[in-house]
Amino acid sequence: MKEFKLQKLDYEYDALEPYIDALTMEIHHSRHHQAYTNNFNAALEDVADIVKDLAAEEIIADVHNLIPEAKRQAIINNGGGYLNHNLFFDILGPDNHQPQGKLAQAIDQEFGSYDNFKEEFKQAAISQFGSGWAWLVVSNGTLQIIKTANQDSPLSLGKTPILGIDVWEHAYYLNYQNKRPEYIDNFFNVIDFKKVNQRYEAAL
Ligand code: MN3
Repeated sequence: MKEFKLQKLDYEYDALEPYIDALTMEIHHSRHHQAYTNNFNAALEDVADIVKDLAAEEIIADVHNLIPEAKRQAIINNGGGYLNHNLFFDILGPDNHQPQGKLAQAIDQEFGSYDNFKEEFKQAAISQFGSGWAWLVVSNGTLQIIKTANQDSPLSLGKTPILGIDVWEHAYYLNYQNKRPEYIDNFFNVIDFKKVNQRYEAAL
């Protein structure tokens, strides 16, 4: 069976300073993300005959049909954690912080303006009670903001995530403590919209 690997960052841990500090990035990537990756691989050993060579995205998108109930939650938690963090670390970076390309037009169309989008996205991220995520997803060709609890993936809802903010405390607590709203405001300063636009165009 194939083993899923921790995805390398294409920027340094300190590249997002001062908005996300290097120690938070290092712990988040090299420990939390590594743990989801390891635990996903371990959970898949039990269902190797079912998942065979499926992509992680295929497993999580069809997890309710594919995986027997007794084995399912470990796959949802750790496969979701694996994919959610792959996306999170991929769409961050030191450059391209304004929406661009087709995505910029679609954001204006769907939300009125980028500022309106930010406000709506921020509200979703603030109002996620406890651990979870806020997402910009493509659903039937249309942009939507949603939130999910724990490591639940939008893929399991039939939606394609293109941007996501991790609001688990491990994503911000060292630097922001209880100030989740401030972390969310600063998150917009470290989004790489070139990557998000590529994901958008691929999702259409
Ligand atoms: Mn996380």
